[in-house]
Amino acid sequence: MQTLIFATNNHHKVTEVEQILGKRWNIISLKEAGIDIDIPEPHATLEENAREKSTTIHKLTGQDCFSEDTGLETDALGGEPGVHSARYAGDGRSFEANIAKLLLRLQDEKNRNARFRTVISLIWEGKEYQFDGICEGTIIEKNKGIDGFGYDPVFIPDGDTRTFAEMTLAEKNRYSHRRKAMDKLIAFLENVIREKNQD
Ligand code: ITT
Repeated sequence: MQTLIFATNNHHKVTEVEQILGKRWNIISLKEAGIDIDIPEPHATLEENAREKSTTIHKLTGQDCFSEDTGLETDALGGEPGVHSARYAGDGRSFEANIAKLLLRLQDEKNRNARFRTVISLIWEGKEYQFDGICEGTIIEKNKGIDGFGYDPVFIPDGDTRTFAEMTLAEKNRYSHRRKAMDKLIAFLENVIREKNQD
């Protein structure tokens, strides 16, 4: 089985990605790799922040790795919280406080359209590749459900009537931004490995 470092400190992301990959790849989280750093995310785009995370860990380990940056973008707020999703309500990074701020800003707002967007940055044999995934949906007015993480309790993906927090992991992954980006990453990796084996 191939091994790849997933450069994240978010254990929810690791669980979701492991479910998507099944037994195809062995994912090593930063915690499992013994790396304890808070990777900076100083940039204005998901693409740049994802690259910052993967290159930081690649420099540290010299190994193939990937990271991802995800944002929730609402139409009514001009794309907010977007790249600021993790710290929307401050450096405490509290999911509850972030949701409360979002719902307050969207109070009385008719346009509840939103999307999750994930950008994966892969460092493979020293080169960087990016893959994205989008999940369109709507923001409801009150939390529903207890599963998942982040903004899951207020986000209903198009095509369903339940929030992500009311779904099992497998159900969320049927719709999710992260799964769509992971599908592209997996297709890329399977292709390069197939080509390598043919040499
Ligand atoms: P790493 O940088 O260590 O990967 P992080 O939690 O800081 O972890 P992001 O910078 O990508 O990750 O933060 C995006 C925030 O958006 C995250 O903290 C959640 O609040 C939210 N988020 C990301 N993916 C989500 C999902 O699938 N469902 C709900 N909320 C999500």
